[in-house]
Amino acid sequence: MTRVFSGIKPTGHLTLGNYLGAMRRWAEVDQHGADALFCVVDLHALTVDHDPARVRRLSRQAATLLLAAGLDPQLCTVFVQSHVDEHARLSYVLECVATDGEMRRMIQYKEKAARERARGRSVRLSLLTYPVLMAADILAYRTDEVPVGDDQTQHVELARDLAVRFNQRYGQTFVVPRAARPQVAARVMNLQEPASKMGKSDDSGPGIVYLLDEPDTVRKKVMRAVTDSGRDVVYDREGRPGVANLLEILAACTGGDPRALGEAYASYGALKKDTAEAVVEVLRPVQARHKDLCADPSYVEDVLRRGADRARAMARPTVDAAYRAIGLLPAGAEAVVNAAR
Ligand code: AQP
Repeated sequence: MTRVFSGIKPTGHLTLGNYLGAMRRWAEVDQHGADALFCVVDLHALTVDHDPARVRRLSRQAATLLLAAGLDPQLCTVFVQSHVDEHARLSYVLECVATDGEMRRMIQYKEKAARERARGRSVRLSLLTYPVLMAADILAYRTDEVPVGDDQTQHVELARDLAVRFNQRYGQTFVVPRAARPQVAARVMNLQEPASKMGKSDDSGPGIVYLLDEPDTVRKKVMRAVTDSGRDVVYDREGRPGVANLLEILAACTGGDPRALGEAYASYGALKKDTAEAVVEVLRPVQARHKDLCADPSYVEDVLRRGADRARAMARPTVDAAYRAIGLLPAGAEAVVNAAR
């Protein structure tokens, strides 16, 4: 059975981009057809300036929203990254295979480092190295497929490169994973700045639809979305990014095709109105389940504890094998067993 792994970072409240680009597919497709693991990657949230209490709160909220979005612990494994030590153990070993040049080429590093500097903050070393931790997240589980939005494909490429390099140097240890991207809404853009991705840690609140926004807030944000100078509704990602973004959101919410939908509208106003209602309808059941789950926090904690136990048992043999392959001396009982080898 195909092994699938993906994660979500608790750096802000989850957005419509996270949902349409990743979470919805995890719930509707991946957990049914694969042996799937989904993770709140909280260690990644420490790579930029953070408030510890907020990260804890957002981690719990992200886990709750994953379940609210339809992940079923009977069908898949849901857990928190820092509960499973194997991620950090493997990350260091992979840092010994990755190069400084590879890290500095990462687009997210360049963008986020520039943003930290613009905010007058120093750039944490972990911001440079976190793609290696992400590779460890993926490789520890012998993952075949990583369903992600467009922005993450470069990181999955790195995981592939590190797996191939490690296997060539130290012997066959890792499965080489591939990225899987959604057909529509692979990159939902900020409603106020349609040239930039809708990111949960961005400053521009009015351009970001959060999964827990009230219906009226969603409507306001969509109705105020920046459109383009033309008048007719045409799907043109390069020339009309604002309208194209709305058409993609509408298509992702209703199951249509953005180009065909464009032909059906005569005005921006009507497009915005329908898009706003479609988003409200998509979010409605997620918000209702989130409310129910918040009333029973011990259920969520129990899911995460069982998920971490399962994930640990899955990751440990691969990470132990990587330690042996790269030349580290086995400890304790394992050393006695291996002494004769
Ligand atoms: N705007 C988006 N459109 C489509 N997919 C998106 N994803 C994120 N934003 C969009 C996908 O959501 C999954 C989880 O992403 P993440 O939380 O690990 O981090 P990210 O990709 O860096 O997302 P953000 O929201 O932009 O976070 P910040 O602002 O902290 O950097 C991934 O599969 C991602 O592709």
